[in-house]
Amino acid sequence: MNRFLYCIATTLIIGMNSGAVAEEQNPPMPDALIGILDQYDETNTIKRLGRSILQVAPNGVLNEQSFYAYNQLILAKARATKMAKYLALDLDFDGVLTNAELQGALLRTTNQGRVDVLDITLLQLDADLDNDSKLTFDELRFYVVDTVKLGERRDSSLERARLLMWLDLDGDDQLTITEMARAVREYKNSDKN
Ligand SMILES: [Ca+2]
Ligand SMILES: [Ca+2]
Repeated sequence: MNRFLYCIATTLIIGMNSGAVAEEQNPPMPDALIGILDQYDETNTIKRLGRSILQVAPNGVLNEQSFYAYNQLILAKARATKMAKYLALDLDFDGVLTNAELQGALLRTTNQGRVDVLDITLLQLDADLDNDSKLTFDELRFYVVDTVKLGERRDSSLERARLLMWLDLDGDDQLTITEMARAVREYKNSDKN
């Protein structure tokens, strides 16, 4: 029995004997995935899941490599967003943030909600590596690298793609769009019987 059918079988068995202990290596298919598979008809499910795969893997193949590349992209974007926020405080755009520029940020309504007094205090405490009361581009960059970490943020596209790896029928740790479409059809057919 392949892994996918095994998951369906296990789910059905657990459903019939609630409380029964299944002695399998593969855990049952997560409810979140069953919910996704049951939400739409076969064609729409395949289209939606196909788009979910393409969001993370533009070549249509989910695997550790595509997850890694996507993670790198999320991290780079998060860092760039944070850096842009700080660079926008550099009013004379000389590449250096002075204390006057930092304090001035608190007086300007356009920066409200973007840089607050806590951000500025932490920048002054932790980012000024040479203690000259000025923050250079490199000091800001080191600070951003130090404070923006991947683990802090949840990404719904990535979470969904991880969930879809359950549909990896042949267990080669890759999920192609063809494989996903086959898995959806198998699931929908097993549902009717
Ligand atoms: Ca400046
Ligand atoms: Ca400095």
